[in-house]
Amino acid sequence: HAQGVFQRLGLSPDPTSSETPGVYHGSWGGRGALVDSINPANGELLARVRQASAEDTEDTLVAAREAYKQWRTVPAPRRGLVLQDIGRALEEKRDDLGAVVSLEMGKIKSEGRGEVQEIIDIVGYAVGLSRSIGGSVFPSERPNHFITEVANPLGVVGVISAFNFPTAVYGWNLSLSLVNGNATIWKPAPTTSLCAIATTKIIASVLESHKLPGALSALVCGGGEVGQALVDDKRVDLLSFTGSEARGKIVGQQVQARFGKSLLELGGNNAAIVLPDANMALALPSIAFAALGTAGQRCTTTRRLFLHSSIADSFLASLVAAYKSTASRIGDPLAEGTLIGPVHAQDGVNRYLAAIEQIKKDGGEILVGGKRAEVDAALSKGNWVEPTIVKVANGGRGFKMMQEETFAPILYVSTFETLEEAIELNNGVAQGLSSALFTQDLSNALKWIGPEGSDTGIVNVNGSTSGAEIGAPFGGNKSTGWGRESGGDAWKQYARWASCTLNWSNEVALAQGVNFSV
Ligand code: UN1
Repeated sequence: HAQGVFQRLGLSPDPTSSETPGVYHGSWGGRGALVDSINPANGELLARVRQASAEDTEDTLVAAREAYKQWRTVPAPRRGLVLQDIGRALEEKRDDLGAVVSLEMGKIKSEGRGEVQEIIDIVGYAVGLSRSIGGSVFPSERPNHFITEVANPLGVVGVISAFNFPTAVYGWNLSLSLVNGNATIWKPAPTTSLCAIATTKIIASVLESHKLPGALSALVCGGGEVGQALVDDKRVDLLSFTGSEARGKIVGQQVQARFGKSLLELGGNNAAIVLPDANMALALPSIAFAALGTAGQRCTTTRRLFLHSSIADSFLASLVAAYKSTASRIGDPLAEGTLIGPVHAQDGVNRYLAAIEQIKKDGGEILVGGKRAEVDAALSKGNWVEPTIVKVANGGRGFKMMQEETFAPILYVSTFETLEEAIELNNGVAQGLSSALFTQDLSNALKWIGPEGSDTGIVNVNGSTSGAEIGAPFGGNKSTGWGRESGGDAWKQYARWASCTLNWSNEVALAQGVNFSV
């Protein structure tokens, strides 16, 4: 299966006999280290990727700036036509690219395909923008003056993305970058290089067919050194970073130190709250998806669940039963019926196991899960863990593990008495990405989305914390980094804005009534 997919995407079908170039800026190459791409479900080698050397990164920066100079003069609606072709090309390859996401990242088939769909959707959004981006016109206080905001292309956008969404988050950035007239340089997570190469090949084929420089969608596969080069380089005008809070805090400061622009998409520690008046038949599957989906490795994963004390026991019993019923549906991400794939890396298993140890020490009660998962012999070299529910007392106040994001399927559950208390618990962590309230009462819902409500960047009522649509801005507050990507006004960050005042009279007129005749 994998071989057919690889062939159709122009990837090498035999990892043992050939290496895969991981650098693209119009042509493919790479002179850095060779890194293995491993299938997290069974430990098999998928590819050996030649990463970027320091010279490759330099060459790419030069090529991307050149490409930007050409692209910035292309009218936005024409950029839209190129994006439209990119959307079509992705649509043609959606299932194959989705399968590569499953093979290399480990997410299940529909989620792999869904991730590619996210790119197709945001590309469509950018096509629409290509006929509407621009600024406002403002009334001038002076006669015969005209004031408008102009959105010019910004330059080169660097994208450093994480393993958990190995193509979609890049897609969000690429689409908005391209429609604004910029070039983009992508540094993916080293363990999902193949997803990045396959995606770039699709986009590059469209750029090349339009006789445009491939460096508009440049790729530098590599590790920390390659990322650091983009962070430090003044030729990267906007650096869009997805990753941990610890890393993002440093990245943000380093980009700021050279007065660059950064867009940070850092940790989430998302809560769902169930009130007694909730539609439980809706709440249960919504929460199960958000907690279990992608094996707990979305930024938007539900990690904390607060149940009203009057419904806590019955809800929890149903949730534990749902978790137990998924035990038989852990396995090969590409097999029909699988709901839970592996965690992405061995490292993730270790972090999960370390978290479980700490939870036990701190007095958390494990209701289900808590160890490595049993799977078929064919998958024994994969990274398998059991989805876990931990019951904690006192709303989890003072329970240290609940304050941080462990990128694994671990859900903490506690109870509350009033909506105000639940909101306080929801807001009582450093992170502020996504949250969800389950209620049928309008005043509860409005309080939740209002000034005294949830402080996260994404706020849901009767829906999952994860699985946001592309049309709205995506991002989080507080230590999540305040960045906004994808829909809404996020595109404005990819432009170089100027407020332009044009005097079309023959008079000197100073603002604020200042008189200065010489
Ligand atoms: C991420 O986990 O980094 O809302 C992105 C969601 C997806 C994107 C998640 N649309 O879960």
